[in-house]
Amino acid sequence: MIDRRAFLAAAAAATAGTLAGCAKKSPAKSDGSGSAGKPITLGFSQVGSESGWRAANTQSVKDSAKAAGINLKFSDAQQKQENQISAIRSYIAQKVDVISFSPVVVTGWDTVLKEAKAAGIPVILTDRSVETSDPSLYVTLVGSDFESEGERAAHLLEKVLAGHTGTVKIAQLEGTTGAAPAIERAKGFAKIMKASHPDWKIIASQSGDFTRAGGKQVMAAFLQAHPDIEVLFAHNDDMAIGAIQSIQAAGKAPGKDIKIISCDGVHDGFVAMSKGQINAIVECNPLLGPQLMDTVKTVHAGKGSTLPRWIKTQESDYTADQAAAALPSRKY
Ligand code: GYE
Repeated sequence: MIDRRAFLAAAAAATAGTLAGCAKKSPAKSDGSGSAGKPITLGFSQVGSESGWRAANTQSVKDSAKAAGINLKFSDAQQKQENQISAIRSYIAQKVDVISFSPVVVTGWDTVLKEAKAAGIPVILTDRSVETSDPSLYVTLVGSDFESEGERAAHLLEKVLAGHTGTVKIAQLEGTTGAAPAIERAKGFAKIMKASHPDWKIIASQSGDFTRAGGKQVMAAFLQAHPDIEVLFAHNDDMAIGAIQSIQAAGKAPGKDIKIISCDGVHDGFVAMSKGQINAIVECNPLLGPQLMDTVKTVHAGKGSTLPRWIKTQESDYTADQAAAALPSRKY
């Protein structure tokens, strides 16, 4: 479990020290330029290209770095932790000003983060969190509250099932094993089940790695083993879209015979929802670039200690009846 709040007190003090050190090393103006008017160089290690959410997030990071006058070094880790660690090491070797990454899984980062700290390069987490016993290893996290997204998914299911009594058989398509959004969305959903819905049963739960292909394959196996599934909770839209294909192939109607709740709110998710195939979506906003670039500038200017430990993203919930109206104004 990741208890970010537990870090807060110790972190404020520890982080202030670390960042003050970095700031002394390279004082900067807060307009995207460094001390001698040189642009800030940001090394960014992206998780991969697994989903529509990720594509929108990558575009947002690239566009906003450009708009902010920040020199971006970008790499795609293809969902492999070892690739992210190599990318971070290469940014350290290149002496970038700031490093940011979206950690594919939560554990196993301390060694490389200590290397960044020793080199005086501040690290900003984006999108996903890490588990570490040393809060001074990163400045802040810019991203969503995934546990609350899981809770919101359960509350959306309450709406979708309105009037239903008795047992509800639920299948869960989990995100990448060990990734913060997979762990925390499952946790938030389970929390509401435990508190309010003794009749809801998760009868199958497995990772589909946040991809369409994964969602399709795992859902086909679920349906073979459990033809009586009534609800699918997919940790992202892409897996839900893959699962829809398997549900149809099994001769069932997605959104009717099997109710579907997913997370993200990407364009294709909204299209499926406007057709009634997905019943409700918990929005998870991938457009983190502008906030990340502001944070990079603040940190590079030596003011990281003024930032909260977690800069949370604002999001909404949507049900199928709202999908068609919302679709034209969706930005990703
Ligand atoms: O929900 C999924 C993506 O970390 C919030 O990663 C992100 C998740 C998102 O692959 O589609």
